[in-house]
Amino acid sequence: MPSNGKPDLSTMADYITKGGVSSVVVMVGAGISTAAGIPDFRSPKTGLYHNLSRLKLPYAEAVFDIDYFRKQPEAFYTLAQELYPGKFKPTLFHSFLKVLEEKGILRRVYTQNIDTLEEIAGVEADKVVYAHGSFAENHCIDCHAEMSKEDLREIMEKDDIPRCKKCKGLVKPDIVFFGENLPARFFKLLDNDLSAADLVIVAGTSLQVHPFASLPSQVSCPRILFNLEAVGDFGRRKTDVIRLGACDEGIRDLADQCGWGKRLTELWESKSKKWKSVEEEEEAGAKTQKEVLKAVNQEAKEEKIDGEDKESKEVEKITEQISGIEIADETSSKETSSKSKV
Ligand code: CNA
Repeated sequence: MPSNGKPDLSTMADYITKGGVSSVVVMVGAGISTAAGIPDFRSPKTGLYHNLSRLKLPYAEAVFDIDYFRKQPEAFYTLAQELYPGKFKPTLFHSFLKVLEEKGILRRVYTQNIDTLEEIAGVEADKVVYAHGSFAENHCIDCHAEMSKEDLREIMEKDDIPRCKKCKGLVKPDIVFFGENLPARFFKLLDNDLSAADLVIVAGTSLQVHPFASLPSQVSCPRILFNLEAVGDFGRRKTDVIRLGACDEGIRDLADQCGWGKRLTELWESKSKKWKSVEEEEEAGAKTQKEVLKAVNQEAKEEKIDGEDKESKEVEKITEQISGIEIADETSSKETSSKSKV
């Protein structure tokens, strides 16, 4: 990479287009999908954790806690309805991934997202690693029997909670909950991908969930961050480029500077036309979610028969459980294979 002065997006565009780059690894999170209408977790006011506060979760990440799921599966299924693939169209950032693939330089996309918008944007399945699992398969959490996507979807559409046909246990999509291992494919590909990378692009993630959060610090090549805020150890290296702001704007800028702006627009428009407007989808989704929330709130009220005392004991119990969850720091995270929060 040219090293005169502090690198910026135009330096990176030169590095990419003048033959310096053949193996781009992209690491993304919920922020690349917010423009599609899918809320992220942590953005104040609009994030899912904020919205789920109506469910009176004992702590925000309880929605992805297996013990909490056993007691209150409605919280997870409220979220699942919101994120279920097929409702949303890809963003410009997703289409940029396809541009990289077309240029023959996309090594891999590591995504924490479960919305599958990377593949909906046309990126080949073998280029995508769903680090936190996906809705592709569903299993009973007790006897592990599989439930088809179609069956699960039908049950969810009726606002019911999917239960195993064999043992009546709760069924959950293979999304990685806190304390659960990441998919084997993540570990199979990671080391080789990171060593091969000559450019890493990180976007739309708060880098709060390990082991994913430590990935950007494990590479030695130049890195670009597209995010609303600075995250992780970005900025500590002279070769880092940080583009704060909406990632669609940042990626448009990079694409234009690479001379790929027209192709990006073409790809994005070709995918967007197949989808209903996000507003239409949101309207439909909001109705369903409202009904679920109503039912959950009703149950919560009924459960309050023992008053505040019972509730605070429950919170205490869950707090004890959280302290059992591994809290990873930068050093230990490299060895951990299960999902945990910073
Ligand atoms: P997060 O913790 O909510 O962080 C999102 C980050 O993106 C924050 O730093 C925001 O500032 C930033 N951001 C939000 N909007 C934009 C934007 N338009 N442009 C640039 N930056 C933006 O989400 P993470 O992905 O870091 O957390 C990991 C969790 C989130 C994973 O386990 C996911 O499963 C989970 N999640 C996924 C989805 C999805 O599939 N779309 C949605 C919500 C949560």
